[in-house]
Amino acid sequence: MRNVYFNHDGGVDDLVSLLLLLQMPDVHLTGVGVIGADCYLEPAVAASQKIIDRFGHGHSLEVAASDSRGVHPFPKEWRLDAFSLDALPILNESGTVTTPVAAKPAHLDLIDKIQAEPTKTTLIMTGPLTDLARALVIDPSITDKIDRLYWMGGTFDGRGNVAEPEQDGTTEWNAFWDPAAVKTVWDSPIPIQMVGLESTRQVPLTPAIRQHWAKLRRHPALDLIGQGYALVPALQHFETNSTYFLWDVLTTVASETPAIVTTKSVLSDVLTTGSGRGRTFETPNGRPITLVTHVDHDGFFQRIDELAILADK
Ligand code: AGV
Ligand code: CA
Repeated sequence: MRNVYFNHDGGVDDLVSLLLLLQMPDVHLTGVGVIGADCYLEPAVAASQKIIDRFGHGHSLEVAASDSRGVHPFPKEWRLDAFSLDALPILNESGTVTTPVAAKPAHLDLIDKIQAEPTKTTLIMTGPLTDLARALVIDPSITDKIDRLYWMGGTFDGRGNVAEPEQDGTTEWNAFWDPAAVKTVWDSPIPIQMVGLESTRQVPLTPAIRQHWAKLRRHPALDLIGQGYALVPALQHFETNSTYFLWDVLTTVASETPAIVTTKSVLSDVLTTGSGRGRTFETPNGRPITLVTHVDHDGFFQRIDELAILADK
């Protein structure tokens, strides 16, 4: 069993990632942190608790709420999805919430949960890196106990997804929310596997995938996945700023099933100032990371089905 700590920011694909992590046979999930970046914190914490209650196979886990703040807030329309997800009937059938909220904020919970394990922990982060950056400042020794960080964020191809004033369009949102946090993590010795926009662009949400999930809705986890992805826009006719991709789910599933992705080693750094702040870029003087470059599209969606069906029992 691998220890995994999951820090996410409450989007539809963040919460689906949590659902799938809870089904992975080799994963011992030690903690969950939620940061109010691409979500509102309260419903994202509540939805996390309810997903653990309903799909966590009785494992006892806590959900830690982050008190971190970013420098560039996410669009409100996107952040509101957490309220809808938290209100889905499939997560509210029991009418009670059992999984507790951790006593400490997420960055301190991260330190506690890592240090409490005798062996190393794998980190999966599908939002900004702020909680990890703060944890590294408080207790740099956690790097000895972190096996690897899988992060959804950044891009190297110059095509960002932030459509906001006063930036140059090269940045990915999780990096843009807190560029300095990315720099702090890049300057640490933690091995990083980065899933950026060059690979997530290969796995858009499409009407065909929605239809596939609809046919399988007799499986409760696939029902929740279908209901969740009904809240966000699919790739239909042409790509817009709000088109949804399976960003975080790719990051999470690739950590468990590496065969679905191709990777390469890249020497890289991150800009923290100027109109490209938050941009990850290649440079000979940079630190090595493992970058996901290509996705086995069908293999990826098949693994989602397999994991979700494991929730039936
Ligand atoms: O940049 C991708 C990250 C992922 O962690 N998030 C969404 C995923 O959870 C921000 C984001 C970019 N475009 C978006 C986003 C969109 N169209 N809707 C919602 N969130
Ligand atoms: Ca996210």
